[in-house]
Amino acid sequence: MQPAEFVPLTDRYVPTTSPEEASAAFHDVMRRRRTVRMFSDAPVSRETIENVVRTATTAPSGANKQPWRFVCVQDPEIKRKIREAAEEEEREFYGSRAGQRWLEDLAPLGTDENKEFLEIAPWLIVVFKCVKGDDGGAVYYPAESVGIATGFLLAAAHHAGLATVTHTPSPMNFLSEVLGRPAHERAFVLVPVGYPSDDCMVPAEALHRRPLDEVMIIDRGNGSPA
Ligand code: IYR
Repeated sequence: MQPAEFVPLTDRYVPTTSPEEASAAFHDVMRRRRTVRMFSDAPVSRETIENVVRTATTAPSGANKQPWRFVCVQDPEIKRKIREAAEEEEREFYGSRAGQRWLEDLAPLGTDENKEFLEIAPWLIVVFKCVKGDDGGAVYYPAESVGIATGFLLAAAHHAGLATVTHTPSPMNFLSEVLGRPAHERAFVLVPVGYPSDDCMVPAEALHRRPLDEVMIIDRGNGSPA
């Protein structure tokens, strides 16, 4: 057993403004994040993508196993292969797999099986969830860990002025094949990253955010609702 060693908490982030101001300022950045499906092909530097992925890797994870891999794709030929395979799955999905209810729920978002953005966005970041360590060792809460890391990734891209879409063609096994990843890594989400196109449109439905009083409950500690 490796014993715990503790070090002082240094380099702690301390905002230059009050917590009220700092939290409001961060919200003002994040509230403008939109899922975008109309990308520009304008380039984004590798340095930017590295910083975005670095930020994702600051996420907490079960027993600090960091059960994630971020495969960053720029190559047009690989992007074309990913688009082709994704669209094949999506044709199945929209054609039959989804079912009437799911299609009704998706209708206001205006999505369909055409995934042109997979070739237009300058980068595709494919997030993989490791269900085992590279040495065959255990990982803990991989879905939660990778979900949090993906949230950090989206926030970091947005903070850099970039747009993203969390794309989950289902099933996503083809990504392991196209990208040559080992069996213990499972594709978790596919995130195109780039600038929105000049004529970018977003679905009005997605602007809706549930009001705070619907989603936030201040518990009174007496077992009765506020
Ligand atoms: N994977 C499909 C369908 C889809 C499903 C959900 I749930 C969405 O929020 C959006 C789309 C697609 O990407 O079109």
